[in-house]
Amino acid sequence: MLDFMIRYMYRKGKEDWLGKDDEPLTGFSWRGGSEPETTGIQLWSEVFLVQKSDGTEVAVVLMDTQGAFDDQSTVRDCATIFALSTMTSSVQIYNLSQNIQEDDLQQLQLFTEYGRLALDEIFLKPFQSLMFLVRDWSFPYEYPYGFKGGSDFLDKRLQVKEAQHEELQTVREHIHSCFNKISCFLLPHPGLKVATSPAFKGQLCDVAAEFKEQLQSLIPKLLHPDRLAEKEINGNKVTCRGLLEFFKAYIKIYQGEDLPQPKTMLMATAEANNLAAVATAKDQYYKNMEKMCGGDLPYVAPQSLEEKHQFFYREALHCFSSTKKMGGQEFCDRYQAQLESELEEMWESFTKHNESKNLFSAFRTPAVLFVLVCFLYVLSGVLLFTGLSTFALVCDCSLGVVMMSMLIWAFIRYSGRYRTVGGAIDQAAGVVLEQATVVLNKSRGTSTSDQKKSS
Ligand SMILES: Nc1nc2c(ncn2[C@@H]2O[C@H](COP(=O)(O)OP(=O)(O)OP(=O)(O)O)[C@@H](O)[C@H]2O)c(=O)[nH]1
Ligand SMILES: [Mg+2]
Repeated sequence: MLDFMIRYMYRKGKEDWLGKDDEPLTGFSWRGGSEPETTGIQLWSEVFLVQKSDGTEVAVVLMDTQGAFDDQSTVRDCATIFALSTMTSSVQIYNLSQNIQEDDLQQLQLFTEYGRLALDEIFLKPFQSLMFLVRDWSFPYEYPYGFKGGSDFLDKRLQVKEAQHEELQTVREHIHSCFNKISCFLLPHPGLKVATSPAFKGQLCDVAAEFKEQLQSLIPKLLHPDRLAEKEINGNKVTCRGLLEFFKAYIKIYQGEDLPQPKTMLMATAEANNLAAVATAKDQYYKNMEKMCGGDLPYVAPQSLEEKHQFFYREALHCFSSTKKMGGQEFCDRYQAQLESELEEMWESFTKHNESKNLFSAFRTPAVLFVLVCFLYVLSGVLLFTGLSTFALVCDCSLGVVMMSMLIWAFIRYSGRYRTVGGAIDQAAGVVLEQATVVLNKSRGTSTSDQKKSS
C-alpha cells in the first residue's frame, strides 16, 4: 500500500501513475510469508514537497510501522510504536484484515490511551485522523467497497447504543474522543497470486482488477495536494523541523520510567485479581487484630498477642490462597510474598501500639530518672560526709541535670512538642536501665557463685 503511495508521489499528475503491468513494486521493503518484515518505525527517505492549488507548499512524509503483536515485541513495544506514529502523523491508517472486530477496537483503545498519557496539556482531541483500512473485504453486497461503504459500516460498528454494555460503550466513546476524524475504506481482496504466490513481486498483471480500481480511488483521495491533511499538534501546524523535535521529545517520554507499563489483558487482570486478594486478606488480619488489641483496648500480654497473631496470620494466608486468582502459581507466589511482608509490618505496628499501653513502659523514663535522682542524692550525702566535697559537687550537678531532664520530659509529654529531645531522654533512660540491669545481674551472678563456693 505504502509503495503505491510512493509511486503516486513520484508520478503524480500522470494518468498511469499506478505503473506498468510487469513492473515490480519497490519502496519500503516487503515480502510474502508468515514472518514479519517491517520492524519499528521507518520513514521514507525523501520528503515530498507538494504545492496546493492556493499556492501554499506542504511536505509529505510517509511512515511505515511494524504490525501490532509479532513474536518479538511486548505490548509495551507495540503500544509505543502505535502511540509514536499516531502522535506524529496527520493520518494514521489502521490496517485490518477482513473486518473490524471488538478486539481491534480494544487494542486501539489501549494504544491511544498510552499515546494520550505522554501528552500533558491537551486542549483539543489529541490525534488527527484515523482511517480503518479493511483489507480483503468480502461483503460488498452489504457495504460496497470504498469510503462510502466503509463509512456506513464504521458508523454501525462505532455506534453507541443505550442497550449496549458499558464496556462496549466506553471503547467507542474513547475512540471518538481521541481522533478529530475517523473514516473507513473497504478494500477488496487483491487476488490469490498476491496473497499466496512466492513469485509475486508486485506486478500489476497479477493483481485483481477490482483491487486496482479501488487503489486508484483511495490513494489520490489521501494524497491529492488539495486533500492533504496538515499535521497539527494542539491546534498548531507543525513543520518538518518541528516534527523532528516532537519525535525526540516523545521518544524521551517513552524511554523514561514515568509512564505505566501497558500489559496484556491477562497480565492486567491477573494483577488486579491478586492485588484484590492481598487487600482482602490484609483487611481480614487487620480487623481480627484490631478486635484483640486495637484502639483503646487494654494492654495484652505479649505472648498471648503473639499467639493470636500467628493464628490470624495463618488465617489471612489461607484466605489469600483460597481466593480464585489468575496468572498461575508462580505469579501468585509473588503476591503471597508481598502479603507476608505487609502482614509482618502490620504485626510490628500492632506490637508497638500494644507496648505503648503498658503502664510501666509509659512511666519507664520518669521512674528511671527518679531512682537516679534518689541515688545521686544519697551518694552526694555520703561523699560529703566522707569529706569528698568535690565529688559531692559533681554529684549535685548531675542531680540538677537529671531533675531538669525530668521536668523537660514531663513538659514534652504534656505539650507534644520537641519530640526529638523527648526521644533522646527516653533513649538515655533506656541505656541507664539497661546498664543497671546488667550490673545487677552480674552482681547477683557473683553473689550466687560465692554462695555456691562457700557451701
Ligand atoms: N490477502 C491480502 N494479501 C495482501 C494484501 N496486500 C498485500 N498482501 C500480501 O501480503 C504479504 C505481506 O504484505 P506487506 O505489505 O509486507 O504486509 P505488512 O503488513 O507490511 O507486513 P510486515 O511488514 O511483515 O508486518 C505480501 O505477500 C503481499 O503480497 C491484501 O490486501 N490482501
Ligand atoms: Mg511491512
